Amino acid sequence: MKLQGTIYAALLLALCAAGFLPLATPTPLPAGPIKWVIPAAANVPPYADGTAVVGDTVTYTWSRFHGVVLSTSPDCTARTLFQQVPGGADSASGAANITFSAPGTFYVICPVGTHCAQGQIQKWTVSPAA
Ligand SMILES: [Cu+2]
Repeated sequence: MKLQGTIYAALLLALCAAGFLPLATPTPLPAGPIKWVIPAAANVPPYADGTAVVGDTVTYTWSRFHGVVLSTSPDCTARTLFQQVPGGADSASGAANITFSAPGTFYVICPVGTHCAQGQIQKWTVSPAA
């Protein structure tokens, strides 16, 4: 039994080393646009934290009244910290591209009403470009 466990562990390590299984599992940028909704109202899970590299672009699209702003704070009410995003103005439908221009921790927030407080917020950890 112990030998079997050792063999499995060695096999797992070999697969990781070969690149078949990542040792750490960074969240890849989504292949397509991120559907921008109030998760609870849309019956979808809360937004998972994302990781990106400086220069990466993520796209948010929406078909109800929402908007997109980029903040350095998760505080839904500290609107003064928000940075406007081109295309992110509040509208009945829209799409906004966010290109991360600096490393750090950022929050994509919907500034409409209490949407952010209801979970329409996504955290991004941005690393320097390699
Ligand atoms: Cu919203």
